[in-house]
Amino acid sequence: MTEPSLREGLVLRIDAKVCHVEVDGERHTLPLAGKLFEERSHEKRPLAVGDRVQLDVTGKAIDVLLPRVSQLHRRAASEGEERAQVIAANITLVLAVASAAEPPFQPELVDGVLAGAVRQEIPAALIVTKMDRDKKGAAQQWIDLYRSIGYRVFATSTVAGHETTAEFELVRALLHANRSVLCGLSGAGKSTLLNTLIPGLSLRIGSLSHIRQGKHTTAHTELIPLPGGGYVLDTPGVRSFHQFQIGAQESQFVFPEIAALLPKCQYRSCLHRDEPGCAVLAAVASREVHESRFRSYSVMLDHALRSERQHSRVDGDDDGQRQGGKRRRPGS
Ligand SMILES: Nc1nc2c(ncn2[C@@H]2O[C@H](COP(=O)(O)OP(=O)(O)O)[C@@H](O)[C@H]2O)c(=O)[nH]1
Ligand SMILES: [Mg+2]
Ligand SMILES: [Zn+2]
Repeated sequence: MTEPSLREGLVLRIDAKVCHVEVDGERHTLPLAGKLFEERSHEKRPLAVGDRVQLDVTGKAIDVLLPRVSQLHRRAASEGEERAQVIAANITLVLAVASAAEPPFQPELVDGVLAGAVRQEIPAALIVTKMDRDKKGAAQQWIDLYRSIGYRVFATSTVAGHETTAEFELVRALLHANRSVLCGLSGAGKSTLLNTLIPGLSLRIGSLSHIRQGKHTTAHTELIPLPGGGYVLDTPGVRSFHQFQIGAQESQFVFPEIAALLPKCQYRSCLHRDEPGCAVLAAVASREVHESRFRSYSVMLDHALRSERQHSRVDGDDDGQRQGGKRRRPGS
């Protein structure tokens, strides 16, 4: 007797009770229940969009989560113990998307997304949208900055009469060759750009009044198979992108231009704060390293140092104190 061959699938979308899985080019809706979910019941969500899974013999349930090549994740915005929020697994291209105006360009968010990609060794690029709104030419300095670091930067506008068709071609080619994720503020123009690049996609577009009220137009995250090849994940938008459990020493390595200077610092353990003979501080003073990048690095480093201090405190505690730290309500 030959073993029935177990089929593999790709997780496209996860809803409350079911998940959408692509198997042999077809879309299946499978329950979020079964062996895998029992084994990993301690995890809030054992699956992520982009995961490869193995189905059971019936082909109607997910049995096994196949190993991830990478996972783009950030620190979940919650109180207490740090938790990871996996945005997508097995992504081959991270596209940080930021608008030139409305909402204004936010370098710290861009740096967070790019850093998240560096940590997982996922290639990344920057898309600056709404170039038609950049009347004063302020976006050009950001474009130049990220290019000088070595990132590919695409400057786009989708507005009639101002379409950046040459850039569209370049981004479209990347989308068809990759499993990409678009990451940026809500209202940055991610869905509009995708609709422009991929005929027939018709993702919902947000009105600016909705966006100002903090409403997302893209409610769920879904990995969309593209006619012509590739997959793209249009995220609802992130307001912040902070690293999950990053160490103080590791922080500099997600800023390539800062890491490159470390060998020139006087101390090998230099964290580029106030150490004598620091090549990074000198480069910031001479504007070789951009102050906004250094600010993003400093914020990340401060957080890393704070949580390292907290952990060493917790590790030094005895069990009783640690439980006490959970702050039980009187009477419970
Ligand atoms: N002026 C201008 N507005 C744009 C451009 N791209 C998108 N928008 C507008 O920005 C708003 C948000 O777009 P949307 O694609 O929903 O943003 P998302 O939340 O990042 O997906 C909508 O009102 C779009 O019409 C652009 O290139 N130029
Ligand atoms: Mg959208
Ligand atoms: Zn230094």
